[in-house]
Amino acid sequence: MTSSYTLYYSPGSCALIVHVLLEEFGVPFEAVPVDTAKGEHHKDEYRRINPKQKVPALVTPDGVLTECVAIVEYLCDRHDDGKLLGKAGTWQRAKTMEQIATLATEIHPLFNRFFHQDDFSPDKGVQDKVKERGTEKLLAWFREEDAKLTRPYWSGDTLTAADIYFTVVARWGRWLTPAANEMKNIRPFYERMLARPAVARAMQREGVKGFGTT
Ligand SMILES: N[C@@H](CCC(=O)N[C@@H](CS)C(=O)NCC(=O)O)C(=O)O
Repeated sequence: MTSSYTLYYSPGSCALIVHVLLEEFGVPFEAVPVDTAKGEHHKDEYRRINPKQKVPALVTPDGVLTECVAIVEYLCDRHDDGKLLGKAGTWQRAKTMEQIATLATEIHPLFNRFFHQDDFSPDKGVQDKVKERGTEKLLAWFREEDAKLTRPYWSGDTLTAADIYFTVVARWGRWLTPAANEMKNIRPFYERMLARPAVARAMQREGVKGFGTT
């Protein structure tokens, strides 16, 4: 089968969102690992694909697309007929994008404070504070979402692309104390997501698990 897409990913990163979507849509694609821990994203070979030196990058029939939010919208518009994102111009699209925007612009940056506090200051004391405050804010947000998550999906009664994004972010939250993916209402949602064949296939290909430290 000819691949329509090539996804550049590092295991368990935000690229997993795109990886799951490609699996959900059942479109042919090639998945190419980029070992960010070894700095492969800074090498010329990858910089030629994504000069921003981040994953994901998706090579599409139209060119290279980066940024999870843009990729999610592009793939959903091409392959999904409005199911996971809502059709353009509808309230469902607006509300799903609202959730995705929260994850991309509020929560992902908070995780940067948690995982990469050295990006914020060379000063160890400042780094500790950055992480501490980031952790507090993440926990407060996950606790609030946990209290609200009383329907089958984070989005409501049916799966949307925002649920896939939330699953990846909740997985990062396994490093928090308490673990976000083990919170009372998030956990059953998260397990429902892990049980989806598309999610399981993408995670297996990336070699990552839903719980624990892998
Ligand atoms: N705004 C970008 C963020 C991409 C991003 O931060 N990717 C991370 C993995 S989740 C990455 O490539 N990190 C490697 C680095 O920054 O050195 C998006 O949403 O796609």
